[in-house]
Formats: sequence, C-alpha cells, structure tokens
Amino acid sequence: MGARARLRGAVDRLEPPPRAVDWSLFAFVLAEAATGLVSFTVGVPEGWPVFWLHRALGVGVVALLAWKLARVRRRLTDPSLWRRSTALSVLTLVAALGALSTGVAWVFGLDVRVSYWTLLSVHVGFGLALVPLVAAHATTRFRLPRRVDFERRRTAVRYFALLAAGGATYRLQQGINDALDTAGADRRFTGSQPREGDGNGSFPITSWVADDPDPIDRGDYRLSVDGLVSDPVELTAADLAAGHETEALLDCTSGWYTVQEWSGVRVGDLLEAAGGPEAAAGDEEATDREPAYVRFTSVTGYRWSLPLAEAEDALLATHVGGERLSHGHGAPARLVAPDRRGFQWVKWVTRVEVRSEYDLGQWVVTLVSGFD
Ligand SMILES: Nc1nc2c(c(=O)[nH]1)N[C@H]1C(S)=C(S)[C@@H](COP(=O)(O)O)O[C@H]1N2
Ligand SMILES: [Mo]
Repeated sequence: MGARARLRGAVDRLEPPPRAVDWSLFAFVLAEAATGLVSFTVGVPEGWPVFWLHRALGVGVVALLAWKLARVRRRLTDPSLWRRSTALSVLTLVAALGALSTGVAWVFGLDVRVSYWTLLSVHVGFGLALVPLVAAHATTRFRLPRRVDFERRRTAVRYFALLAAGGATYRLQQGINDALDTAGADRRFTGSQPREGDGNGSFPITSWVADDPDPIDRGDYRLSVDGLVSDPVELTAADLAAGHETEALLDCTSGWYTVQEWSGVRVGDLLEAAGGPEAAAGDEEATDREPAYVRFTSVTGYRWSLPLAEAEDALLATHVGGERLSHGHGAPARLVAPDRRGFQWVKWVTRVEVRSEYDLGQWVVTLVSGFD
C-alpha cells in the first residue's frame, strides 16, 4: 500500500457517521465563536491555549466540512434537488468558507485591508454571521443526534485525533512561516501583527464601534478622581504631566500591536492626590463598600474597570513616544493598561472612580458608546 493510500485510509477511519458530522460541525462552530470571543479578552502569554484551541478547531471544521460536502454535494450541484432550504445552505457554506479562508490567510500574515477593516475583522464578521446561519441551517434538516453516533469509544478517540491533527497542522504552518519568512512569522501569540515606529504616527487610530468625539480643549479639560476616595478632586491637563514613564505593548483585537514609550501619571499617584482609596464610612454595610476596582470613563461614556492593585500600577498617559498624545490616540489622557487588550485602554478619560463593585455594564457600553 502506498503512502497516499495509507493516509487516505487514516482519514477515512477518522470520519464520523453522517449525523455526527452535522452535529459536530454545529458544535465546532459554536466552540469557535466562544474561543474567538474569549481570546479577545486575553492579553497575557499564559492565555495561549485559547488561541491554539481556536486554530485546532478551525482545522477540524475544514475536515468536517470536507466530509460533509463530499456527502451532500449533489444536493448543491443538481438543480432538481434544490429546495427552499438550499439557499440557506449555500449562505451558510459561504459564511463558513469566508471565515476559514480569512482565518488561514491571516495566519500566513496576509495584511490586506477591506475598506477600513483588517482581514482579521472580516474573519470575525464571517464567524459571527455563521453562528445564526448554522443554527438556522440545522433546524431545516433537524435530526436529533442518536446515542449510537457518539457512543463508541472510537468517537472520543476520533475527536481527540482531529484536534491533535489540527494543532499539528498549525505547528507545521508556523514552520512554513519561519522558513519562508512570511509576515505571519512576526505575529504575537494573539495573532496580532507588529506596527513599528515611535509616537502618534506609527500606529493606527482605532475606535471600537462608534466612538468619535470632538477634540477636547486642553484649557477646558477636567479629570475628576472620585468614588471611594477620601478627598475627591478635579485635575487639569497641566496637573497630569507628571512624567512617569513606562514601555507598554498595545494589542488591538483587530489584529495589530505596537510597543511604545508612554508617559503621564501613575494611577496610584492620582488616587493619592484624592486622598487615597477609602471604604465608605458610616453605614452598616461598610464591608460591602470596600475599594476594589477603578473605573476609567471616557468623555464618550466608553468605560473599563481594573482591579484596584492592577489599576494603581497602570498609567494615565498624556504622551507617547515623547510626543503629546494626538486627539485620535486619546488626548489629553488615555489609559495604558499593560497585559490588557487594546479595547480596555480607554481614550479621552475624564473620570477615574474607585468602586467596590465589578462593572458588568462595561461589556455593553463599549459596544454602544458613541451612538446618539
Ligand atoms: N473612548 C474610547 N477608548 C478606546 C476606544 C474607543 O473606541 N473609545 N477604542 C479602544 C480600542 S479597540 C483600541 S485597540 C485602543 C486603540 O488605541 P489607539 O486608537 O490609540 O491606537 O483604544 C481603545 N480605547
Ligand atoms: Mo481594538
């Protein structure tokens, strides 16, 4: 038996029964959406498994889709078999191929821009569209999975092998990137590509959805530092030029990163200027009102919170690469939160507030701020 025949044999043995292929595709797409979204919140290298799982699942989807298409292709190519649901099937297939092809191209470091979106943002768009499409597609040919489809131990082995093959494929791909020195070789563990240079002009201005405020007049600007502090204060732009410096890496979920020298005021010093964090006094439930988070709010309402200790070490930056921040990058002051993803680095900060509670609303507000 030749090597090709043997590989074919191995691939055939991996193929799950038809109903299991359908349900696995559904489950894999959901898992892709989940790992993709979770990966947006990961900025530390220890979070690498989320990214690897996303890639391995993606290779798994390629295999499952190939098996599925081999089985159903006549339903697509033979017009006499077309039904109303065929249109939905085709749309689902297009979204799946869109998500897979942009994902693969991204991994190889392709950096084309589709109007003002990066290829990675287009990938996310296809991926998010795929979830409802796959769900609707599943209901048109709804057949409950049967125990026998998944029962045998062979099934577990199969899925494990599928994911392992996915991981191995990605590893192999990294080797190709290195050998051919493609742009993909410089990517971070998050998949983001580098933007080189120092200062305002060297990296993109990115607003997450709709934030686009008018420039803030330096003379009129006030920053309030309040919440659970002993002496709330209002500071001017001049008060913030405290000259604390730090090098930090900004990694945007649209797929680029940059390392810059930021300067401004340490948030811990800012809180000291307001007398320091202090539990709310004089009420029975004072224990529930311990300072635990610092919330940074933009002039647009966009906001994010960091745990107190992390926030104290963060920077409210007024300068980047030795230049005063430009309006687009958040002047007069923006949050620099090392190890956090870019969307958490609030720009145009006008309020710093010590709070006792986690702010669940921030997840929604970052999506809708800027809309009137
Ligand atoms: N107020 C506000 N802050 C924001 C954003 C925004 O839309 N509004 N975008 C975030 C995103 S998604 C990123 S990646 C960084 C980008 O910073 P930059 O525009 O200086 O590159 O700012 C973050 N801070
Ligand atoms: Mo971003």
